[in-house]
Amino acid sequence: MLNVKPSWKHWRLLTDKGRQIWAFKPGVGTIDEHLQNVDNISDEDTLRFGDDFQFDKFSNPNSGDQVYRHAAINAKFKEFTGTIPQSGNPQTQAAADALIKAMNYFACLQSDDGHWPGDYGGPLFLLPGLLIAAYISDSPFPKAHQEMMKLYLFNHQNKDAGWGMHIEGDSTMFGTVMQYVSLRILGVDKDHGQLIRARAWIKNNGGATGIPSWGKFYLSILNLYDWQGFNSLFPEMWLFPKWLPMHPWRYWCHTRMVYLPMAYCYAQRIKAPENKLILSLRDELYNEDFAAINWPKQRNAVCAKDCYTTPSPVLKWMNFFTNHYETFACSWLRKKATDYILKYLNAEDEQTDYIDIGPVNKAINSICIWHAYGKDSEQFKKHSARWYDYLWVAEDGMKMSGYNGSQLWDTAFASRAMLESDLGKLFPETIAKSYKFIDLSQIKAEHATHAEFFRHPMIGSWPFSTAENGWPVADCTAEGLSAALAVHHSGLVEPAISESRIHQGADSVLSYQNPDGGWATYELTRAPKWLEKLNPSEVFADIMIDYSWTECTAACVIALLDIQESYPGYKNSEIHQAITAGLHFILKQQKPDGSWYGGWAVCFTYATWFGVEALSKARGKGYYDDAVLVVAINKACSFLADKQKIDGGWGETFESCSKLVYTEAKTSQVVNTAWALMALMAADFGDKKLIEAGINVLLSRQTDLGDWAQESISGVFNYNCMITYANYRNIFPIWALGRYYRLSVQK
Ligand code: LAN
Repeated sequence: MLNVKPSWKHWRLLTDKGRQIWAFKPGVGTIDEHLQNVDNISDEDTLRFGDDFQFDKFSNPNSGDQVYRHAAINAKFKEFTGTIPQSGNPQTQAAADALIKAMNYFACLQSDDGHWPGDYGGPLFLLPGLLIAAYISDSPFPKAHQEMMKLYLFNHQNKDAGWGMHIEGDSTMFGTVMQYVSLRILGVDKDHGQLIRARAWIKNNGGATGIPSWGKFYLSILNLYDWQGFNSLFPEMWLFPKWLPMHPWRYWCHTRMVYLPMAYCYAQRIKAPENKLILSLRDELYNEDFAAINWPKQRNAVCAKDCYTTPSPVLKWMNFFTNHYETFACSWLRKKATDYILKYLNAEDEQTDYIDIGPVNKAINSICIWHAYGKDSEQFKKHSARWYDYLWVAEDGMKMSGYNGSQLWDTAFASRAMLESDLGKLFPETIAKSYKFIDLSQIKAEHATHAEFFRHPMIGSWPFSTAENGWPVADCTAEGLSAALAVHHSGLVEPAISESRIHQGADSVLSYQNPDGGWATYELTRAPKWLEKLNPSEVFADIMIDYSWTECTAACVIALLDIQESYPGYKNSEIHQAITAGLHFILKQQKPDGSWYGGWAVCFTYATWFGVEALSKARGKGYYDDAVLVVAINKACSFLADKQKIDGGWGETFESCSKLVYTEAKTSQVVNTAWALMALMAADFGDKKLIEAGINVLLSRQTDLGDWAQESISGVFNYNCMITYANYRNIFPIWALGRYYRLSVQK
């Protein structure tokens, strides 16, 4: 496949306060020192071989994070030597043994700063964006990185020679053209066998004219599409009065922060200069002569294999007007809009220390900053140094992560999972380290420009990744809070998070509740649902506003219940009301079959676990009519019991998320099994044999060291794109085994 074998053994993960950088042959020194020297790695070094890791997409497109795990285990693994409590019941004993083995293994994966690093890849449209930013700014990645990126891109080609939106998906025009162009940018010859076949896929499916709008955008930047083939982004909309429901400050923050730099690029019609590669690509990607393509006709052309949402008539009308406006756009207004956008981009860069909210605006902001200030500007240098925060090496190669990591999220879950039973106390150092990370990650101050740029107040909140990224998330705040309280209760640490900071955390959760009683992701819902009619993305659904979700709501209700237990006097009636309204929202979301749909992981088992967990925890405490809660919990349990597979486990595929119906996987999956088991145990489900059968699946799948194999992909966003949560295969089995053990010994 490649001329060189990947040199795995030279790659090492450096971490510092949650920051994760994969370094090729790192010397001693800090992350910043390493990044200053990253260009000095000689080509010859990349040709040295380590043999080792195998990856075969066709046996499993999910890599197992072996590069990171192998190094961590090699460095730290020791058999557990503490005293394992003994039980007369063999099933309880088996669970205890497996749980300790699992925690002992998982503890080795914790980095010195206290968090659990892990693969956060999955989407296939991210790395291409970054490579395009590097290409247009003439700032190529070092050769060692490029080789690993090629490996990744080649590794994820489907049997039909195309690529999907994500690693498990069927081929789409978006996926295929983006990976194809990336490989060409990385210097792969057009006559390479895999590219010849990919080209045939593109041409047989109508050619790149039918790429969805985000692809049209990237191709336009590369001068491989004409900007006239792209619907106007109407940059002037940023000058609308703020009270208008369609002012973009009301969009879901990811949509807002992606369409913001896109609008800048569109206003400036940024495009790479024509050169040999670009001219050749124009021939390679289309069925017709590039110069003869009728570009305005391509604006709404989308390959049938890519369509997930169809543009509404309202959007078509709006495009009609905004496209027309481009023919006479008023230049001072355009300049005013562009200046405003640039100011906003700078604010986002500064607020996040150039990490940005996510991988898409990270790449596009880099392009804007390069265009506005040049390659040698301080701003651009700060930007490109942060590209590395998004790169991850696993046995399938180097990928761009879906975020700058899932640090806080995983650490909060891991702490709660380990402390579910007393056996977690056998790992006091691990808990103390994760507590330090949770402490460090709580957001302690507002940005000077937070109100000016529409940020939700964030003191006391927690982010999904790191404090530097600093975008607060409602349910991450809830998880951070619940985890901090769980550690306080364990008595393993001297609480460093003061009572007033806990109160700030609770206030933050309260500040996020929507009038519908639910909680959304990063902000309150700021506009009505009809705004979704303006979703221009074709490949994602429900991206225009921040909706309340079952999982986010359940996490916040649980955190508030935890607060009520630990600080009974604190804002008692306000919190009581918030919990009641939250429970009401959760009940409203339940499907007639008893399940809940999960928007952020696969899928019904995930949200059903959250739903049942929140309702069960609230039961009997006077927040809601218990009879109603019990009916809902029982219905959810019947749903889960009904979905149990013959081997005792549960398994869903990613299609549950995109098709919105429970889609059973061929084999049961440990992560789904753990979620279902946790729900059933939270509900005190009567049929204990059924629970035991599920526990046996977890026991039988555990490896000798205490790990579980990586199975199917677990995470999702916007219904249609999947994302990897490498640590879930450890966290949730640990949590479920912990609960099983706790309930067994309590009996
Ligand atoms: C995430 C990751 C975490 C996730 C949870 C906390 C699990 C969820 O409960 C709330 C939503 C949130 C914070 C979330 C939102 C969307 C994200 C940021 C992501 C799935 C990670 C990547 C994704 C982002 C939108 C990817 C970039 C793609 C675009 C369409 C802009």
